[in-house]
Amino acid sequence: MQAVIDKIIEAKSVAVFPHVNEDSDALGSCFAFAKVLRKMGKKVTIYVSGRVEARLAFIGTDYVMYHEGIEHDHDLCACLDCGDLDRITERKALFEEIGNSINIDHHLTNTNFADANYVDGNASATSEILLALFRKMDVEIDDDIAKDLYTAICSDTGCFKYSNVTPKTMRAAADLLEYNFDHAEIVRLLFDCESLAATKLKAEVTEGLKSYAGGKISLVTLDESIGEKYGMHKEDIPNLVEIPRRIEGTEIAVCIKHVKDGFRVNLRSNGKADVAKVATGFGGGGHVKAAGATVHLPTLEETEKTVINACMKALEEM
Ligand SMILES: [Mn+2]
Repeated sequence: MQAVIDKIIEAKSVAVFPHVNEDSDALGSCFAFAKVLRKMGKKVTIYVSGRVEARLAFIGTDYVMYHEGIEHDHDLCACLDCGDLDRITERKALFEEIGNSINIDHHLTNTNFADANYVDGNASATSEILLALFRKMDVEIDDDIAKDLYTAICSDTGCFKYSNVTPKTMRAAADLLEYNFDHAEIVRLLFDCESLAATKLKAEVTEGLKSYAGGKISLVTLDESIGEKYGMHKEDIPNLVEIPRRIEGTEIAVCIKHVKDGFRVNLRSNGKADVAKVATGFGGGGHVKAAGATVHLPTLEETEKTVINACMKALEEM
């Protein structure tokens, strides 16, 4: 941790990267981190690599859309919630240009790609690590920063439902609740609020739900172009792996989404199956119970078959 802190203290102007397809942990962590560093008198810019999901706008919109040849004076690049360098996509050019980096993350499969790395695979969220980091650095947290951290922890734990919740997670959450922010509203916006378009899209995807291995593997598939039918941006399509994950008897839930550069596969394990291993086999990564990869096979049928076979193997190894 100290190497990361040293780099933060030395830095004057910092570029902060969440992973591509930002989720609330990535985004909330970046905003909390940026606010703390600004309090320390540093210049900070958060760079995203594409359109951010509209429903996350409540976390903040104070970021810059990265493009090639962007002008900057950064002397440090901070990657948050990024398991590997692929997760920063085309921002890799800026990462290399700056040539001085830190990596703060909680993915077990993290490749320690930066000059200084602080990775804790036992942390429920990157923001849980940030809270520990801020305490070590003895920096003051305010209501707004606490709100960002709480949002991020809430999101990555499915509102404290997942097995990644530890006593440490609950203590972190309890400490954050000492601050003044509307935590019930955050939970509502994260989990209990969905556009009409998204609800109807989910109904259509649910219709196509399939079962394999006697119901132990449940799967949904979609093409991101389905968003057009419902007047939705493709980035606003919610993570649909929750649909198969809820089906009784499911050990592994799979969502395969046809995207521009291949098939985005999201995996969830309800039991002992290790989906991080499945994802790693396809060049992806993640956690034992939640992982993902982008598969580059010619058709959806082939991708489905290959992924299901890998999941079958994971079931056998349980
Ligand atoms: Mn995370």
